[in-house]
Amino acid sequence: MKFASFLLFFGLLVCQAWAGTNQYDFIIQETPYTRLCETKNILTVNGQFPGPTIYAQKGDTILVNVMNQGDYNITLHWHGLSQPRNPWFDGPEYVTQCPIQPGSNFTYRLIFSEEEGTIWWHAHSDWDRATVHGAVIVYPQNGTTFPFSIPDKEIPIILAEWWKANVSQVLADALSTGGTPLLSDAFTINGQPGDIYSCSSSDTFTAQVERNKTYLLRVINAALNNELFFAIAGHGLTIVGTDASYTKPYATDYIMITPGQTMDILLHTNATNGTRFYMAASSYGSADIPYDVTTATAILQYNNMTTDTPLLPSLPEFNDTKAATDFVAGLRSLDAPAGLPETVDERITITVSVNLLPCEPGRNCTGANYDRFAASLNNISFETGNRDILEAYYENISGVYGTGFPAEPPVKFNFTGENLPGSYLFPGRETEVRVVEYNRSLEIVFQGTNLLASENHPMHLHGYSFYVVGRGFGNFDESKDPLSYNLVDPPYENTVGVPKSGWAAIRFRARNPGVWFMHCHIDTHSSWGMDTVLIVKNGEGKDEGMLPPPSYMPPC
Ligand SMILES: *[C@@H]1O[C@H](CO)[C@@H](O)[C@H](O)[C@H]1NC(C)=O
Ligand SMILES: *[C@@H]1O[C@H](CO)[C@@H](O)[C@H](O)[C@H]1NC(C)=O
Ligand SMILES: *[C@@H]1O[C@H](CO)[C@@H](O)[C@H](O)[C@H]1NC(C)=O
Ligand SMILES: *[C@@H]1O[C@H](CO)[C@@H](O)[C@H](O)[C@H]1NC(C)=O
Ligand SMILES: *[C@@H]1O[C@H](CO)[C@@H](O)[C@H](O)[C@H]1NC(C)=O
Ligand SMILES: *[C@@H]1O[C@H](CO)[C@@H](O)[C@H](O)[C@H]1NC(C)=O
Ligand SMILES: *[C@@H]1O[C@H](CO)[C@@H](O)[C@H](O)[C@H]1NC(C)=O
Ligand SMILES: *[C@@H]1O[C@H](CO)[C@@H](O)[C@H](O)[C@H]1NC(C)=O
Ligand SMILES: *[C@@H]1O[C@H](CO)[C@@H](O)[C@H](O)[C@H]1NC(C)=O
Ligand SMILES: *[C@@H]1O[C@H](CO)[C@@H](O)[C@H](O)[C@H]1NC(C)=O
Ligand SMILES: *[C@@H]1O[C@H](CO)[C@@H](O)[C@H](O)[C@H]1NC(C)=O
Ligand SMILES: *[C@@H]1O[C@H](CO)[C@@H](O)[C@H](O)[C@H]1NC(C)=O
Ligand SMILES: [Cu+2]
Repeated sequence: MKFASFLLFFGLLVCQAWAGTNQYDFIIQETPYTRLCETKNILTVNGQFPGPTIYAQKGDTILVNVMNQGDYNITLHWHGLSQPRNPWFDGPEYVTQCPIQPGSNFTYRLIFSEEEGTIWWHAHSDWDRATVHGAVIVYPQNGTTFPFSIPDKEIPIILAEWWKANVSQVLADALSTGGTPLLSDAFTINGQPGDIYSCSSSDTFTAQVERNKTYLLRVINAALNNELFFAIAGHGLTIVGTDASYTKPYATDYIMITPGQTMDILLHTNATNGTRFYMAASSYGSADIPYDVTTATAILQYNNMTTDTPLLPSLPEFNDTKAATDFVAGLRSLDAPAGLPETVDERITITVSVNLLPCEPGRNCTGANYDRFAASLNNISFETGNRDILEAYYENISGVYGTGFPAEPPVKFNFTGENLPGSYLFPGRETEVRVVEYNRSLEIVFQGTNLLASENHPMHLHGYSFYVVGRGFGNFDESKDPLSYNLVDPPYENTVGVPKSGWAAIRFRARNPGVWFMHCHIDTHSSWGMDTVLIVKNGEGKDEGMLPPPSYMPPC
């Protein structure tokens, strides 16, 4: 019975888009879009913003043929897809591949293994992902179903960030002046800012719903630089998954979602009063710096004939760290996970800092102290090269990267103390990776620091999901904090928000050989160097080595 209705669900919802479709054509092109009453060309896939949704089933292999008809070098990344043994198609520019240059093609091969739920795809070159992104929906395998009643319908909710200015120019200006990038002008929900912004009354996404039904919202934070609060007036939310892994049903009035994360949320349309309700998204900005504090809205509409004024949900204040922390503390994986490593072979502690680098001689930069802003992991500001690390590793080409990324911060200080010495602000600038043996059980402790501006940093690891076993404020205490880890049902994620002036501990087993980027998913920080690479070596077994590269990798 359950299976029959599951098939019906498939038939109704996804058949046209999904059945038999394991090939997609993605044309990268400039497309004019009007938002906030101004028209500009944005980079899109197939002219769409947000881009097309990919529908998959657990276990599928899907090909995406990318044809670059734009003017920029570009790469695409399949965020949250672990791509077992298959780093060749992971995407980060100059880490696993050279870019797809204007006028050329590249076909990505996506291997779906453990993921089930919502992930997404986005450009992984410069700031192209501002507009080049879309959802990836992964359904259960035939003969299995969701661990909750089959929803009546699905509604993707893609949160993003809009600049009136040319986004490529915003990045180029920030890097050349050394200052902070121009703030965005709006957030968007499914491409629309909503009618709270002046000059945007027609720019609102509306979800038509029927009363007393259950909808599955697939929420993705695709914003470049902002963690977001999100809520729907008059409705509770029940989270059932995050980062394509099921969670214990978690009832809440609002969520806090970092760039890179996804959440699958059940929404029951049982409001007793009213027919139109705002969904709203606004920034969670934890540092004492300026943020885009505008609010994007969409409308949940019970009856498409009415035009009642919608109610706004109450969202936490933009700097409400307690609200963000309380929310995150409630996430638990559905099962007591079999795969959680109970012992640790190797702990790596990584400081996560915003820094300064000296301005080039003879210039005045617009970062603090006339220097330029930078960022680092373990005091190394990652320098992206112009050869890709994966090829250099595979072909044994020297001079592209070093293997000196340290397992500990080079200098121990009160990371979350006040008035830290100014000399600690200046990191090295190098291309250093960390090499890990196959099948090691790893614990990584990300330690935020108060250098320059302490902030919640969403750390993302390619090639893996990981168990978030602990989070806390202050300095991680090796003797005390592990005692309070959740080793029973921690959430299984690919991006973790490291609390402002605090730490987060993750665990996973290094069973996916390859070259995997690890970075803050706030693009400003990533562009400033808050990145590194994990190289996981091949195992000895037959299926424990990286797959060979395709013959058609793009050249540098
Ligand atoms: C790109 O792919 C399209 C469709 O397969 C093909 O028509 C075109 O010739 C390809 N272009 C290049 C430069 O390979
Ligand atoms: C799963 O079911 C669909 C729809 O009946 C069918 O097209 C597909 O081939 C099946 N896949 C597998 C792996 O059996
Ligand atoms: C946007 O800025 C980039 C970087 O400066 C530049 O190459 C491009 O031509 C600009 N695009 C438009 C439409 O002005
Ligand atoms: C809502 O739906 C449930 C299940 O379909 C049904 O049992 C219930 O009577 C409905 N309630 C209303 C107010 O229609
Ligand atoms: C609506 O449904 C949710 C989930 O089933 C329930 O918790 C809530 O109390 C209901 N609200 C009303 C007003 O019936
Ligand atoms: C229903 O909503 C309207 C406006 O949205 C409000 O004025 C009214 O008091 C509400 N009624 C109840 C019973 O909550
Ligand atoms: C509005 O609802 C009616 C009845 O459900 C439906 O026939 C019509 O297509 C809907 N219109 C829009 C614009 O959704
Ligand atoms: C948040 O910002 C407001 C001003 O915008 C300030 O009054 C308040 O103290 C701040 N709250 C926290 C927790 O920093
Ligand atoms: C940079 O600005 C400072 C303060 O305005 C000034 O004293 C200094 O001469 C400037 N240096 C250069 C190289 O322009
Ligand atoms: C680190 O600095 C914080 C904030 O000033 C202070 O509360 C804490 O006691 C310091 N820790 C150590 C070990 O000095
Ligand atoms: C960071 O690295 C730089 C360059 O190697 C070094 O001068 C500095 O002392 C280091 N600072 C810390 C806090 O580790
Ligand atoms: C595009 O990529 C090629 C290959 O790596 C590189 O030579 C070229 O400089 C890049 N162009 C731009 C504008 O970055
Ligand atoms: Cu960051």
